[in-house]
Amino acid sequence: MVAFYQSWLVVLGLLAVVDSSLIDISLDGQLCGDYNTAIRKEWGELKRAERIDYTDAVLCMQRQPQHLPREEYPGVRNRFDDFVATHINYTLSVHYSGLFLPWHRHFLWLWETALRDECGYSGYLPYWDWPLWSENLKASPLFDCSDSSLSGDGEPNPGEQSIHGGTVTLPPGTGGGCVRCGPFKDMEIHLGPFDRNIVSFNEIPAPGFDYNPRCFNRSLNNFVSMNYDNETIVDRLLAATDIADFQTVMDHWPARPDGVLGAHGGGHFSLGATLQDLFSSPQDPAFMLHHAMIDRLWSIWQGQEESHRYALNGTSTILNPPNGTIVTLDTVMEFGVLGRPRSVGETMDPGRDGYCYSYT
Ligand SMILES: *[C@@H]1O[C@H](CO)[C@@H](O)[C@H](O)[C@H]1NC(C)=O
Ligand SMILES: *[C@@H]1O[C@H](CO)[C@@H](O)[C@H](O)[C@H]1NC(C)=O
Ligand SMILES: *[C@@H]1O[C@H](CO)[C@@H](O)[C@H](O)[C@H]1NC(C)=O
Ligand SMILES: *[C@@H]1O[C@H](CO)[C@@H](O)[C@H](O)[C@H]1NC(C)=O
Ligand SMILES: *[C@@H]1O[C@H](CO)[C@@H](O)[C@H](O)[C@H]1NC(C)=O
Ligand SMILES: [Cu+2]
Repeated sequence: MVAFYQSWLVVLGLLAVVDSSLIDISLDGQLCGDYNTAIRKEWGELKRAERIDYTDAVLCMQRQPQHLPREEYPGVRNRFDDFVATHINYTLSVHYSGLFLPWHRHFLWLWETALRDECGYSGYLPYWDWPLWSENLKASPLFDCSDSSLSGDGEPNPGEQSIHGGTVTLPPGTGGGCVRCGPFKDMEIHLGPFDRNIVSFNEIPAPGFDYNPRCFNRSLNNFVSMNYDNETIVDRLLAATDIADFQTVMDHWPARPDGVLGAHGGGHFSLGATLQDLFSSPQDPAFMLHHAMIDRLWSIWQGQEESHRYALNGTSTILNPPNGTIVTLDTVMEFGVLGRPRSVGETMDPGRDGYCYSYT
């Protein structure tokens, strides 16, 4: 009964902002209780053995057969690659758009579920709390290259270049070469690379789903993490006045439409080329933990006020072009072979049936 009354309160709040045809979406899920809520923890909070369980499960996914057909997706060689290819497939609608937060929330949940169901993982998805380690990535439990890390820097690469975008220049990081230590030592990646410039809003650019085996490289970059993923920016995100402001700080810092990076891009650019690739970035095992932090901050922000819970802003096309379709709670998102389509409305509350997770 308690759950019933609480969901009514939410529905009453919701009526103020959305049309009544959507009510059934919010009634769909009952609120979860403490007894069935998974807790996603910060990487450094996990015991050493728990961290190793996580990386073992990721490596296990790389040994499981893919579900996508090899003829159509030659670069997909294992189950881990199914996730990479699905991300590539929907990149042009789920980034810098109104679908960014909901689509990635569900993508993470599918990943966490697959680790548990297919690889016997008994924990939950950890997250990368950026400000904790932004001044020295190499010394963090995430990237110190110990057995209980997500591996660390790549080998030094004298060819590593600065990156210029908008009004900023990002100096090169400290690696740039292949990763040769930790759990993902000598790992091979198969998909991408994609050019940083988005050439079309409509089609997946070359190399599509081609098979392009090469090493997994990293270049740790404290300059980027200190300037784009520090405490000030996290506080600013949580103080966002509305969802449009939240999305701007997440993707455009300084928080203006012409801002470069933002906290989202900051995480991607602080680890080097593999994670920088807009399309194939899930090939870096840090991807899921970076996005878990994004999802965590969104869920904290959503919980601040009723008006935040179901707030959306943008279209279902990258960079929200004027002719994009406006995202609503009814917008359906696809996940290919990973799982059934979901409406945006179904993904708005981690504390309801269908999800039942929270963050420390
Ligand atoms: C965070 O980075 C911004 C620049 O992007 C800087 O102005 C601010 O002082 C930094 N905050 C901390 C706590 O280092
Ligand atoms: C690092 O990886 C990226 C993405 O796969 C690739 O484009 C780049 O050439 C690699 N760099 C080196 C030095 O191998
Ligand atoms: C998104 O927010 C911006 C800034 O508040 C506003 O101008 C725009 O109309 C909103 N778009 C949608 C689709 O709600
Ligand atoms: C939107 O406009 C772009 C060009 O600006 C065009 O390529 C695209 O097909 C249009 N999309 C739709 C859905 O009309
Ligand atoms: C890519 O999207 C199309 C259109 O929704 C779908 O038919 C196809 O199966 C998807 N492929 C992957 C790898 O998700
Ligand atoms: Cu993404």
